[in-house]
Amino acid sequence: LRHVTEVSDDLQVQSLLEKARKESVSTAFDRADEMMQCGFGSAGVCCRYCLEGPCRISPNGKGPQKGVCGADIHQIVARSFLNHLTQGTSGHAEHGREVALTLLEAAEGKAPFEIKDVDKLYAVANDLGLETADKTVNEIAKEVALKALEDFQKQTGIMNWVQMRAHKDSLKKWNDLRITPVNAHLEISKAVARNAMGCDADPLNLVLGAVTMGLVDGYAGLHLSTDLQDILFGTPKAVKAKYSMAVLDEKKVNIAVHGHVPMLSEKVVEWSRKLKPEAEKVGAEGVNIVGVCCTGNELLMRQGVSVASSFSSQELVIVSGALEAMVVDIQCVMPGIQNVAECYHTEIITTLPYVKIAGATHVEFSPEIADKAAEEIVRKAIKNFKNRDPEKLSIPKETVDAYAGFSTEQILEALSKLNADDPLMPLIDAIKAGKIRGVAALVGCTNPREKQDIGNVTVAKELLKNNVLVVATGCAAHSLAKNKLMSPEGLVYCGDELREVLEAIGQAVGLPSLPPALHMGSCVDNSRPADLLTALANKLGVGIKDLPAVGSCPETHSPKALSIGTFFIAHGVDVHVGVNPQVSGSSVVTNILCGDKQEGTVTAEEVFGGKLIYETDHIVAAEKLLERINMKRAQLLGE
Ligand code: SF4
Ligand code: WCC
Ligand code: FE2
Repeated sequence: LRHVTEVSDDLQVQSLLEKARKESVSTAFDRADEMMQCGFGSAGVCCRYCLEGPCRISPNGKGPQKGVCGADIHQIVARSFLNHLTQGTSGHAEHGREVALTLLEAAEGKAPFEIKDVDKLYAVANDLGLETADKTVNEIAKEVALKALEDFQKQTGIMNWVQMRAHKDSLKKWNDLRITPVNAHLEISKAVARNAMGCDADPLNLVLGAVTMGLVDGYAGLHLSTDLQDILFGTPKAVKAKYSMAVLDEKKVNIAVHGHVPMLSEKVVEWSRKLKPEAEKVGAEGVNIVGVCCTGNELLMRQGVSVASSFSSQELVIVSGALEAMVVDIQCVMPGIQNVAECYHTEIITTLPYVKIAGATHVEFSPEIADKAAEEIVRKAIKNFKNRDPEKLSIPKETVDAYAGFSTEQILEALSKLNADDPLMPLIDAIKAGKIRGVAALVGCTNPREKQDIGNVTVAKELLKNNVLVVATGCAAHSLAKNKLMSPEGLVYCGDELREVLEAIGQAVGLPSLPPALHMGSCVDNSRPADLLTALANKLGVGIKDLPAVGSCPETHSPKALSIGTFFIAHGVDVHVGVNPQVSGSSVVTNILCGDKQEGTVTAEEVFGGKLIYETDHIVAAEKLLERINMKRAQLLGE
């Protein structure tokens, strides 16, 4: 096993991992060490799509070079890649669909949620071309929800959210290539079908199919979810919150909310406040909600709820011995949490009919019974407080302050203090003058195989030092926050010119400064950086591909990160991944995704203007991203 200092850069995680090892509790970090990685799978060259197989092809040319059906290595790798993207996309599309249904039921008075952001509702309705005059808020909300649900039903045309949110140059490109999605379910179903034995066998066509998945993810997943969640729960504004395992509170009933969809967790927060007197009856000072993964990000952005852990250390929240319940919905929930929970008093509570864990408690959640489910969950946690074992209790001490809540709307509002008539201008002027060299989105996960936080933080610091504006989402944001990159204290890591810009904007809104990295939210909130780029491109009269903007995903584990990354590449934004995307077995697929512009070959860079950069060395990755930013600056500004 790796020494704990090799597993995470976070001292609290290190000490909890030591505790887990002492108590003979298995966690993902240790399982990663025990699990041999298969060379074939790592290269994407094994196929199990039919019962003639499994077939695997050696990339070194030894052994059979075709599967039983005749599929070659490029076809097999391209299908594996499409399969990964379909996985990632379907998770986000389900997320979007569930939020749309909740909005519909709320508008019809069937679910106990209200429209918190009426302005955003009107804005989305207008963008969708809906008539709003003489209609009530609920009538408009219903029409917006139905438009959203059309994106899972219509059989012709293009998705409403693509039409509404895509940059026109990008959309034209996708239409020319005939890869624009019609509806999310149709495209996901088609992707599964084309990947089956005996179907699509053209690596280039399969990769284009993967790009369609990226677009489904970007619009039915990211944009649709963000828009509707903002309408239901409010558009995030700057908030101050706390990070680290130390947000667990010894004196309170602790509940971790984990997963992705904010409907349940918003209600759990509400009921944790309502049931404070019950908690007091069992000797606690109240109920403390802490976030894990993207549910954590959602609550942080809108409610300022503290965040305990990113993905890879989720089991260690339980190892603290201080957690009464971990409530989960969907995605990034390790089944391992149940085994860990059995070594402590924590109750794992699953909530969705299609996401259960053997041995866990199940409290079914659906929007209509949201209150009942949340109340039951909080009561279970309170009841469990008495089972806490003081011998096993170990809560780390120090928390880190962080500012979050930087929705595109919030960023524009801050900028409007510098230029009320034209809020984007101060940002554009800073980019043109080189005070901001470019914009980078630090996104994605932490991965138990990687040393936690080090990749996310190293890439961010290198870019900040070189005056690149950094925005962040997902678990990458967690790494940055713990390392003070979301508080003015972290300004020391910025280049002088970037620091001046952040201070000027921050002081205009009454803060000492903007933080070095702007937290834009959860993984589905990667729509927000996309919106910001669209606004900048429109203002400058260029395509998104022409902007000095990059994405970086140094520590991902999730296929969702691949589909989000592909969404950005389809706009012409370069995307770095620091973890093997499992396509190296095929020179054809690798060249399409990562190759340079080259006569006679088709590459993403040639077609879309952006490419995939796979680089495991964090410093080199940052250098490559800076090089791409400088190249785009040269083309855009003639530098
Ligand atoms: Fe083998 Fe072809 Fe079947 Fe895949 S689809 S398992 S390559 S026979
Ligand atoms: Ni989004 Fe990655 Fe976290 Fe899961 S919660 S681990 S996909 S970044
Ligand atoms: Fe997420």
